[in-house]
Amino acid sequence: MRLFFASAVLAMLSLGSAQAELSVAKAQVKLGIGQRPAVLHGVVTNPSPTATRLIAASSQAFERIELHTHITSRDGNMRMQAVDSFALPAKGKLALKPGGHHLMLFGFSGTAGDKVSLRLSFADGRTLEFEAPTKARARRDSHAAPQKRPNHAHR
Ligand SMILES: [Cu+2]
Repeated sequence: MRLFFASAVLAMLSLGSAQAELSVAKAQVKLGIGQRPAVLHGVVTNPSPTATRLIAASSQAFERIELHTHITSRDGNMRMQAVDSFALPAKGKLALKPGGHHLMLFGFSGTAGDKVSLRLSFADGRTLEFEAPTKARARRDSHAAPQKRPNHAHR
């Protein structure tokens, strides 16, 4: 009886941790033109009752990855700013999307069309590894403007 109880608890625990796993949907890397950085969009879901923060990202296919957000400056223009972390609410989502939070990926060493592996690190020690397709950038936007490093207000 005790054994049965223990294994039932174990089964519940393992079910709980499986449900608590972070996941990502619609992940896509849009490559920059020439030497310009790429951008990653997607939606990270946190099914657990504990909020956390995305604090870092890495990939073998890129030299470095920064966390960026868009802010509206006093002149009314939107510009990007590097930040230390993004909030990921309990039982919530973190949307990485045009005009909002995104990952900025520098120094691509692959080929457009490749799938790249990415690893996200969270403040509570959780990590999330996934693959995302890379796509050549099809349209101009703030990341692909012709001037040098426009709109980037790195600290
Ligand atoms: Cu950016």
